[in-house]
Amino acid sequence: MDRILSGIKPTGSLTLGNYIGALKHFKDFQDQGEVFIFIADLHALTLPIDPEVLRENSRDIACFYLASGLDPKKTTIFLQSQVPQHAELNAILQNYLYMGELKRMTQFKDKCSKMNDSAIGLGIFAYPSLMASDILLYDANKVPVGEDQVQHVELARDLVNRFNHRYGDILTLPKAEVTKIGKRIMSLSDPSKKMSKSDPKGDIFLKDDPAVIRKKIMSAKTDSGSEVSYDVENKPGISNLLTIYGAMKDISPEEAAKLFTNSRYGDFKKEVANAVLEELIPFQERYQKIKESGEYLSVLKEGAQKARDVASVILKKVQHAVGLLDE
Ligand code: ATP
Ligand code: LTN
Repeated sequence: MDRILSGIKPTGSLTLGNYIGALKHFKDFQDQGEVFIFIADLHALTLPIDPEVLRENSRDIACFYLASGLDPKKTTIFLQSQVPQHAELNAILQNYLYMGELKRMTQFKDKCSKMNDSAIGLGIFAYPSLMASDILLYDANKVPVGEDQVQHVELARDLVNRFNHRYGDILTLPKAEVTKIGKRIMSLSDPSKKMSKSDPKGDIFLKDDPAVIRKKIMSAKTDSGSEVSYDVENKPGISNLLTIYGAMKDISPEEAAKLFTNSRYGDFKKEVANAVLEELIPFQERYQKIKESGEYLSVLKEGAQKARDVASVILKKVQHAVGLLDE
């Protein structure tokens, strides 16, 4: 049976990119195998964050998970920090990843290239080690993520091969599962940049008011010319909107483009906004209800217990394999 695991870090308010590239798809795995979806709160500490903001973001992600259709009876939903085995496995596995590999990670380079060495925390550098531990702790073979996280999953694969070569068949080889439509949604104000929750310019946040979402789409940066066509190189702005539309309607951006061959940019944008709001308004309503009811608290509590039970078995196996005394 498949084991599926993914997480989102509570670094900020979730964006439409997070929704399309990751969140929206988690529920589709529920009938394929055992699913573990967590809030990567330890990862959120890798860059400075206000404690109260971190707590509120974590609550929000729990509610978003439930609003997206994840069913706690089928999916184990939990907070990373409430399962100490993540940190314990990390303490072992960090010895099987190398400085050279970590330095090459795009996320590290993107986030730290403009920072002085004396300001870069060890945690952001070692990020992929904790992420590999998250995955390997549950024997996960499928990891649904957006395109930007594939490199980290690949590094986890290298680690597994290295570790198993040395100690035998202990760890499960994971594979990134990237959605076909919308694996990389771009910023609406600068379509050459990934839409990201830590960069508020040009992003649609899942908590934005519907009127604000519509306004942001209507003022999204478009390209020269007037024809709606899918051409990522020459028409990055329009292509991004076609991808967003396609993701909402479950069609490819090329198919979406066919529906708008005779449309003006303005009319096309109106339809994109309608499609996004058709999906997001009911999602926001579910989120609001869940947040107010407080039901997410018991979900997290039970989830952490289940996660600890599974994680402790694999942690023990690894501890034994590397030679830690367990008698
Ligand atoms: P940060 O800005 O703090 O780095 P982020 O917005 O990039 O955060 P993550 O927590 O790193 O978000 O990502 C959560 C999930 O959403 C991951 O699977 C990631 O690949 C996916 N994701 C993030 N941004 C996008 C995007 N623009 N398009 C598609 N998927 C995305
Ligand atoms: N790095 C991921 C969050 C994350 C994750 C994981 C995703 C932490 N651990 C394990 C999948 C599997 C991110 O930035 N989205």
